[in-house]
Amino acid sequence: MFGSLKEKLNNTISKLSDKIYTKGEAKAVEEQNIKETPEKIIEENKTNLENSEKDLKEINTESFEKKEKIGFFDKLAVTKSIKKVLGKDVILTEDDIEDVLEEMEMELFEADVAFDVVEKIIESLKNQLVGLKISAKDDPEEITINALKKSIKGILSQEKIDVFNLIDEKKANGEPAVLLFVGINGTGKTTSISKLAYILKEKGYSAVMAAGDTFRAGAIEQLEEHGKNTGIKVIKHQKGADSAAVIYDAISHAKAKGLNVVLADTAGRQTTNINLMDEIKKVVRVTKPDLIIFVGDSLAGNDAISQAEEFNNAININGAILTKTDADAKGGAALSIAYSIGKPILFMGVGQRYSDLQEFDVDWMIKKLFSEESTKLSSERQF
Ligand SMILES: Nc1nc2c(ncn2[C@@H]2O[C@H](COP(=O)(O)OP(=O)(O)OP(=O)(O)O)[C@@H](O)[C@H]2O)c(=O)[nH]1
Ligand SMILES: [Mg+2]
Repeated sequence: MFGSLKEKLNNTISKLSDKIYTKGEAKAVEEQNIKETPEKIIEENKTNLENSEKDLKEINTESFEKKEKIGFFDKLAVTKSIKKVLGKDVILTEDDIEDVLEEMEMELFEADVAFDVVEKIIESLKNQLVGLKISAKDDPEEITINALKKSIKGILSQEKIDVFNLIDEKKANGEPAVLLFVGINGTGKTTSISKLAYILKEKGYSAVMAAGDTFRAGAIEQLEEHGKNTGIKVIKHQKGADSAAVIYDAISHAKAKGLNVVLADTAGRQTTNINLMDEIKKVVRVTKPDLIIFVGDSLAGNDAISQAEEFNNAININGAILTKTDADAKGGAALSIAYSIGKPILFMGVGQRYSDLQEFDVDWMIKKLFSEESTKLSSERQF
């Protein structure tokens, strides 16, 4: 997940740190680290020693000398490491880091990060680093990591929508929350609806799914299958029926039964298809959804962003779900989409199990981009 973006950010961090070390005439200093050996290891050593004593006795070694088993110094582990320390204070100028930032610009474009997002990250890095006084007690790597994290947090921090809060608020008014899912073909709308249905059920909410894709062959049956798997009722009409009417029926059903959420599926459509765009506009007019959620495929990179912009212009979306991030090595769309369209990411699809829908959180994303551990994703499939 996001491996290539992670690597490129790491490159920038080490190149910027190198610039600081070079300008600050860094020297290598040997550091001694004294660490107390944990009790558990001391216990293990004791047992090993005792066992080896027993072994020795068993082979009748007469001259075996019993010694103090664990001495004072065994409790301390001394390790040495080489650390770079600045020889003099550094104040970075724009010239000092210009070439690293230019390289970063190219690398981020390669990872499908949107143009305005790249520009914004560079501007933020310059604002933080140029003119900053860095002295011997500072850690250049820590300074650059923190600067980059701050730039990226700025990009990701769009106004948040808490979907579960919204559902609670509607519930308190005795109304179902209506969530409409839109996007181009095959991005993962139906799958994301089913994942959300599963998660809502786990959280104790009641939901109904509306088979609003009356266009594609097999779409109604696909949603019914998910309905069976998740135990959530599906409201459907015939193929070719009016999508707005199906979703309207599902809302009436939810109201009559006191259900908390209506999850409305719609057909995949290209924004150039005037008939289908008119259809979705009608769905919005008739059903008045509480949230219009654009579902984009993270593997589509910059295209996912332009699709989101086009849907936003046509029907004013509230937020986005980005799917298939488990298979996305680049990460550019995930980093860029919220900033580019000015709407938050609500969830991310992270695999092919019903539980593989991650509520989007800036800190979660920062951890994915900067933590050293590689993300272990399940390859298990439930659909
Ligand atoms: N690996 C992975 N696959 C996903 C994810 N979300 C969806 N998929 C897969 O993407 C494919 C398309 O998913 P659908 O939910 O049918 O997409 P759709 O947008 O409803 O498609 P249309 O109705 O044809 O427009 C399926 O094979 C899903 O299993 C995800 O988060 N990770
Ligand atoms: Mg579908």
